[in-house]
Amino acid sequence: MNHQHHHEESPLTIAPADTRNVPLPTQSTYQNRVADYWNAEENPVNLELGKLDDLYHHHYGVGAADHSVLDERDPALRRERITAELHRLEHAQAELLAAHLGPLTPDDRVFDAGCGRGGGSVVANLRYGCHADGVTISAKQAAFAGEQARKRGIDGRVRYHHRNMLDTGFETGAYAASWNNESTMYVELDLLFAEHARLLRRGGRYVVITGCYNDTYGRASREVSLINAHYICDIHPRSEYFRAMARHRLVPVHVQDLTADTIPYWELRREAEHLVTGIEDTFLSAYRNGSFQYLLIAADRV
Ligand code: GPP
Ligand code: MG
Repeated sequence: MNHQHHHEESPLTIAPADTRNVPLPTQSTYQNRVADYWNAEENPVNLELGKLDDLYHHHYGVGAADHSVLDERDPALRRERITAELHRLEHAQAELLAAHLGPLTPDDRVFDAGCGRGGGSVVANLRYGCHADGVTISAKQAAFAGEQARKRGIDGRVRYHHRNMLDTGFETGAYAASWNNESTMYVELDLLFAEHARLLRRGGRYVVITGCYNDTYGRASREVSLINAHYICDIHPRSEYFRAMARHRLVPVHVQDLTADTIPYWELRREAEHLVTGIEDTFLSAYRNGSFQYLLIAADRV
């Protein structure tokens, strides 16, 4: 079929000229803008933490924070200790997610949807020995993550792809587990869960950690809107996750409200003058006024 011809003929085709026939991985002007953000992103809060052990995370932290790092008198050492403590909390979040993927064997394959600079797939590989395919819309992130895997000597098992997580082109039913770690707010959940359901084998496990807005608050709060503007994303309500999973053969088996567990991370991060990005107080207000929640959902593909 000639798609170009179809576009010219159909009066119902409303795609603007500059998004027609755009090759993967970006499929809209919006996705191009998101890719631009991540291609340009070099926040010390991500790079300085990642450097510590070459695990580059693009998510927040969970667990009790050691606030004694703030009392360190030597300024350089104080900065180092704060950086290490924030990294420890982010790593704990990645381990929490990975723990819900298993059990997995080295023969299993996992899919990391919105892999960023690659930390999550490395964590899964270290824990289970499994194969991993990470996907990011940012060419720069995919190249960075691939270089990290090469340096670790795991590039035969952990691969990163400059692709669209909604349309990966990967093999149907080939994956034992898959996840989104703070990346669902960039996509339509129906399209996303359709792709996870396609890739996961029957009985496979899907895990998401996300920030969602709280339906009991009403609609998106001012703080939630500020977070959306900061990252160019569109935070979904909590309810939408369960509705969309139910439509795509994903049955929740574990739901955990991590809001209280992530607040210590933000309290410490707001004191880290060398690392702050300016969004810290907004996150704390959003969590404290009840409009925003940090949530983990594990679901089985049936
Ligand atoms: C953190 O990435 C996550 C996102 C940008 C997605 C938005 C997440 C929500 C829960 C709303 P990052 O580690 O690159 O962010 P930062 O640079 O702020 O550390
Ligand atoms: Mg970060």
